[in-house]
Amino acid sequence: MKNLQDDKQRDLLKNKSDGINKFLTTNQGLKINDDNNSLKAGERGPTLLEDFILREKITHFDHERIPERIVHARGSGAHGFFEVTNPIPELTKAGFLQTMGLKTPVFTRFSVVTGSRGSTDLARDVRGFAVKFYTQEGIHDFVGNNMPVFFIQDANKFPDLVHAVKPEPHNEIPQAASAHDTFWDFVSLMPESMHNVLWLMSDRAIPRSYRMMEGFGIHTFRLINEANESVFVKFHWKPKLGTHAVVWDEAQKISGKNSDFHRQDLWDAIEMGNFPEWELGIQIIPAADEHKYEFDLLDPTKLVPEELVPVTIIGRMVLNKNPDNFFAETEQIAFHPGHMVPGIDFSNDPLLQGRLFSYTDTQLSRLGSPNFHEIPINRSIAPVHNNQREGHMRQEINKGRVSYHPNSLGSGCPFQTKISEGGFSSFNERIDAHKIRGRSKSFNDHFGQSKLFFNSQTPAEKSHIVKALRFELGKVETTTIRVRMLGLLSQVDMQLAEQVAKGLGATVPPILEKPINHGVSPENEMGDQESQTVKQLVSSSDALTMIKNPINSSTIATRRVGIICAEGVSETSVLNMKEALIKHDAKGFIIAPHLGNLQTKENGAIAIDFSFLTTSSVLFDAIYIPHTTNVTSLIENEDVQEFLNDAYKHCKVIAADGEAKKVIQAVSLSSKIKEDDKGIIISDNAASSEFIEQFIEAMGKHRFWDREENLYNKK
Ligand code: HDD
Repeated sequence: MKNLQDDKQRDLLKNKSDGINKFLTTNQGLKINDDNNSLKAGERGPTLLEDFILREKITHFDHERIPERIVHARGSGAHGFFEVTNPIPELTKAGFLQTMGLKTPVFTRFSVVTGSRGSTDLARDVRGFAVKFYTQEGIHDFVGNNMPVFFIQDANKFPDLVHAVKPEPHNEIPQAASAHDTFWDFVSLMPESMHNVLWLMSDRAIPRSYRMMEGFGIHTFRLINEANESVFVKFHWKPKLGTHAVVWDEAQKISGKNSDFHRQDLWDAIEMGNFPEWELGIQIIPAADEHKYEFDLLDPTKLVPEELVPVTIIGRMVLNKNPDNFFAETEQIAFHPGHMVPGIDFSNDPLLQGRLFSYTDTQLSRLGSPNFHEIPINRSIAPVHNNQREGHMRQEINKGRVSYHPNSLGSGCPFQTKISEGGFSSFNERIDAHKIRGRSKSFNDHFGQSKLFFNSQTPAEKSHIVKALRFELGKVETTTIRVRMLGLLSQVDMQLAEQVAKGLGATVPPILEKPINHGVSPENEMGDQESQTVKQLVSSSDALTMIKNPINSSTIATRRVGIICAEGVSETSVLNMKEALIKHDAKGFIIAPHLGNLQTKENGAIAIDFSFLTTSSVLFDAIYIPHTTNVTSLIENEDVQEFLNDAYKHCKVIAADGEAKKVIQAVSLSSKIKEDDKGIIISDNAASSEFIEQFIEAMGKHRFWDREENLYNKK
């Protein structure tokens, strides 16, 4: 049977302004006349093997999936640019960092580490922060995370770490979660992971948005200038919108209500023209200071406190274009810490050194060929000439008979490039050492910076860490693992350990005289690899908190306000609020018991964005209930009660004006509201400008943590 719809679409396409007639074809370019029916022996007969069109279509479909990434399988990305705001030619010869205002195209992919490709965005997890720079000198990749330290010191332990945190192998449970026995078994035996474990238990692991996360290169890298002088650097991405998180109960609910929450947030922000932006900063450590600190610069479980070495901003990154096709771009992009340009180099960090092998290797099974660099999203904009040839899916048609170096038949081409003309060379660091399978003593302090991180947190953040540990260890079934963890926590902070123990109904074991350190081979154990706590030069750092982080501002840009309405709502209230939000680059959404329109008090109509069925309190940053003549319908609505109770529990701003204040007074949370709670804003006058200003100012505080019980200081 002929499909009439197809005729219409074909005519439409023929008239498209781009003038291209997009006929449906096979992959060989054959125009297809019927895409709805397979070739059969008679109308009711069997399908014929001859149907090459059907077979081509099904065969392609059967092979549509590629293996997901071993880690960081779930992610979202976008195109943008990096612009130099503070050139640093005195530190590096890297071309893309030389000139004020120079823009380099980038593609950035954010990810969740543990879950599979289809898992939730809001898992408690480290987030990947990978940026591909398409520079004139070739591809440069920054492959970092949203936390400045890592769980392990040596790449050799990476497969163990990943096996431990991924779903358990016998039943593949749980998905995208560290709250299970194998993860805690492993980390409780690896004290070096303590620092990163605390970051993982903090709110950094449940960001409000990819756009509100810091990014860190973690390892110490080198910069090299024209004179071949080198400094050590740490890379930082600082988000313009500040760093913000959701609360754990909220994260779990978001996972059910919209598991694409972060993906959608990034996509929508870019579609709406609210381009996410980060500043790129570096901490510069002169070569002479390599051994100055109480920690080793090569140890990836340590950070350099910003109080010791401040961050110098050198550029900014703006993401301004969503991908055209998720698979072709976000899925097929291949990052590698070893994609480097002249002027930047590695340090001897043993984790980084191991990574340099892993990333190309993994692309061979994920993308299936050593030619993955020819996939459009991975292509260098700098010309590529070499003698590598052939292999699966080769795109380049190399001409001529010469594919070796040196040659005379090809006039010597392609030539090697002198260092002075942009040829890459490694920093000629002097190495004079014995071959050894072991670690430097300078890597042995596992608790000093764990304490620094914990001590730096605000009371609310400490309380969240206690709750997170109670949750995670509470899911651990093996009691000895819980107790072992309490022992490690007590070496960070006794009160922290005691509060966690209380939640678990356990007691903190006595501190071992010699802290356990299973991160070393048996011969070295308790020998010169012994774990020890070293006195820290800095005891607290605001840059390590989210709440007191100096980069935070009171902007409410891109925040979402749920406006709860019923028939008889005041149009003036709604419009005034929406207008004020737009002025601050935020957005209000009308939520009502049904979709369609609402009749307003003024006899107009307001279009509804969501019904209570299609959205949820956890998908908004703040709630506003505008004055309405029909307040009883809201008071009696259980969905409204759930909306408000959740918003209150998650410490969000809740506002109501005119008659709508009765809604807040009626719901169960009202008995909990303290008089001095500045996050509850009630006004008798509908939509006064003072009320709206107060609401926006309160939203700028993000959350009102005072509502929560402070678990840390509680006896
Ligand atoms: Fe890794 C992916 C970040 C240690 C092996 N890693 C991957 C991605 C990020 C990181 C952001 C996703 C990139 C993307 O979006 O495609 N990895 C890190 C950081 C580390 C780290 C910040 C420590 C500081 N990784 C690490 C080690 C190894 C790997 C020690 C192996 C020895 N990582 C991989 C991998 C992945 C990967 C298996 C999976 C997919 C891919 O590489 O392309 O090779």
